[in-house]
Amino acid sequence: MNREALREATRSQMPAKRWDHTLGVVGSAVELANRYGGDPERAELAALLHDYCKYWPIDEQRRVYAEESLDPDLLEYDPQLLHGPIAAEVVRKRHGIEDEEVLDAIRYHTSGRERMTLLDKIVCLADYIEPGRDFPGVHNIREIAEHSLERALVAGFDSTIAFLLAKGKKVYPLTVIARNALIDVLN
Ligand code: DGI
Ligand code: FE
Ligand code: FE
Ligand code: FE
Repeated sequence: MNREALREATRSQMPAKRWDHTLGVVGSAVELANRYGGDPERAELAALLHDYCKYWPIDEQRRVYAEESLDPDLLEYDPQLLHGPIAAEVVRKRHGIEDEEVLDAIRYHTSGRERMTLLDKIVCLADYIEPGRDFPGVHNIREIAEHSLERALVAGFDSTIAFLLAKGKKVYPLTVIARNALIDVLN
C-alpha cells in the first residue's frame, strides 16, 4: 500500500477534526525528529497512524484488545488508554506495518513507558504540542520542547496527571513510571 492510500485509509477512520489533529502531529513529529536527531520518515509514519483507532466505538476497542490478548491490567483504567495498543496491532495486520519501533511509538503514545525510545518521545510529545492543541500549559510545553525533549515530555505528563487528579480519576501506573524514568535521565 502506498503512502497516499495509507493516508486515506487512516483519514477514513476518524472525523475531520481528528484528521486535522493527526496532520498536526505529523508536522510536529517531523519537526521534533529533525531537531533531536530522530528519523523523520518513521516519525511521520508513527504520527500518521497513532490515533487510527481513537474514534472506534469503545466496545469495538475492547473487543480487539481482548482478541489480541493485550495486558488485562490496562482494562482497569480509562478506556482512552486502549486506542494506542490496539492501533499497533491493527495497522500491523491491515497495512503490513512491520517496523517494531514505529509500532511501539504508536502503542505507547498515550501512556508512555519506562524506557522510551527517541521515536516514542517524539510521537508522544508531538501529540501534546501539535498546533491544534489548546489546553492549559500547552504554550509552556511548546517552549520547553524548543530545547529539551525530555523536560517537555515530563511537563506533558505532569499536565495529564494533574488533569486526572483534578477529575478524581485513576492514573495508569505506566504513565507514572514513564515520568519518573524521564526525570532520572534529566538529573
Ligand atoms: O488521543 P489523543 O487525544 O490525541 O491523546 P492521547 O492519546 O495522549 O490521550 C490522552 C487522553 O488519555 C487524555 O484525555 C487523558 C487520558 N488518560 C486517561 N488516563 C490516563 C490518560 N493518559 C495518560 N497518559 N495516562 C493515564 O493514566
Ligand atoms: Fe491518542
Ligand atoms: Fe499523548
Ligand atoms: Fe493524538
